Amino acid sequence: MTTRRDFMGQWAGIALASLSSLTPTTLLAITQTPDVQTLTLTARPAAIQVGPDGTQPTQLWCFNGQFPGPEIRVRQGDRLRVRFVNQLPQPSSIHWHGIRLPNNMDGVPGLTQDPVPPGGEFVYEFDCPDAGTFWYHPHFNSAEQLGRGLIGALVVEEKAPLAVDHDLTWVLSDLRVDTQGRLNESFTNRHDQAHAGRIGNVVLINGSITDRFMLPGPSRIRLRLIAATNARLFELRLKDVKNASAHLIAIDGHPIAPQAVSEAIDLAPGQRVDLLIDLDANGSFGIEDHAYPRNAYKLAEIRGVGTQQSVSKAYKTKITRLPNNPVPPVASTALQTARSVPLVITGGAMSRAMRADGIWQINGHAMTDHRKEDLHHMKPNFKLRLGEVVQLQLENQTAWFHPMHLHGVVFQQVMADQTLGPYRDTILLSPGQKMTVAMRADIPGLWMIHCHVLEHQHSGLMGYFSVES
Ligand SMILES: [Cu+2]
Repeated sequence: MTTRRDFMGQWAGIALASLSSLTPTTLLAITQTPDVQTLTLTARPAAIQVGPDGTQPTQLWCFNGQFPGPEIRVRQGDRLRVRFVNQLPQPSSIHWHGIRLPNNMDGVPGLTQDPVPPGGEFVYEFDCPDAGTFWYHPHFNSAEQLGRGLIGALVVEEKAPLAVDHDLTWVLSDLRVDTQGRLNESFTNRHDQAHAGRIGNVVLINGSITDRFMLPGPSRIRLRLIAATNARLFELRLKDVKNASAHLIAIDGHPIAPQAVSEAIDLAPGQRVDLLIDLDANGSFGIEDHAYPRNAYKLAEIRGVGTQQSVSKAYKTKITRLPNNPVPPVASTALQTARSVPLVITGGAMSRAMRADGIWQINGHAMTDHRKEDLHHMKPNFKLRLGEVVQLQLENQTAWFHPMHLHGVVFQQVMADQTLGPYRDTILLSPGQKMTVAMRADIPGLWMIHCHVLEHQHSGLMGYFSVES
């Protein structure tokens, strides 16, 4: 098994940290009223020491000079007010991935707002109805802006927080850099667009190459994983588990019935999972990534140390399901009578559907570069009435993976027996895969539907749907 240090070639280094020291800086909101959290996010270039000592700082674009950006934490039901300041050399915006919010706060230039110009500002203000693990990033020239480092975690805590000793977030990202730490700037090159996207050569946990973690045990840990890569997929397997256990408790922010982790955890760009881990004082386990079998590597090794008592007293206590979020359910009667909408994905390398005006298409239409144009003149892929339930027939006719993300809604896979899978906002379609998902249109507006491989999005794999009241 290759370790992440081997994998990163000359970027070897002793990289050992206590698990908690590597959590992203939490942005402490200035509370103006009891339930409104107010903060400022400034996007600007910054030099960040990503590689080990002796390498150059990497020139990135960051929120508040941090990579990843500061973790925003609010309580479920809180109102979040973010003053966004754009100090980048190009227009930008912020999209709040997975948050169900009013359409004009969704952060999609050309569709829900004007781009925020260099030197400009925009105030986002919305309630956070659902608890869970979410994230934020620009939605303008996304392949370059996220590829340069504009990513951050948004955690909405339950009204009654889960008893744990450590509530940790790992923002998983990758960068394409040379051995000196210089960023490869060939964003949206045609090869990346037509193939698997921009996959970096250095995988980072919270912007760090650290891969060994120690934690006082025994303890119960909530570990929130966010796949914030442009294109890299993860297939995470626990290895050499000793005096430790892990349960999956939430997917894309939304609770599921807790299940012991026995198989690989698939994470595609945009997706999140929450794990609940019990780690004894002498416990340990590794996390390997097998998404690309010939390049499997060890993402992290976690080890308990010490003989301290579990402070929360939660260690090895019964794991109960988190309370459901207030998502209006899809009634089975509504599901049976729901309209079917086909969404057929074509294009990419090795396809006859690759065209000059766009490498990828949804239903034969490529919505390409939206940097300059207004999207309103383009027709929505489908229109829904407020409250309408719809079945989307997703079909991937390409030879490539596509994690499809819908804004403004959560959806559920319709299984063969007509039961519904867990709520998701991003779902991975394998090459050739067909899948039906059901959703209820609950917020009026124009909502993006796109591949979260950002190079695919950039070259045609996006569209939108409208919800009319
Ligand atoms: Cu894609």
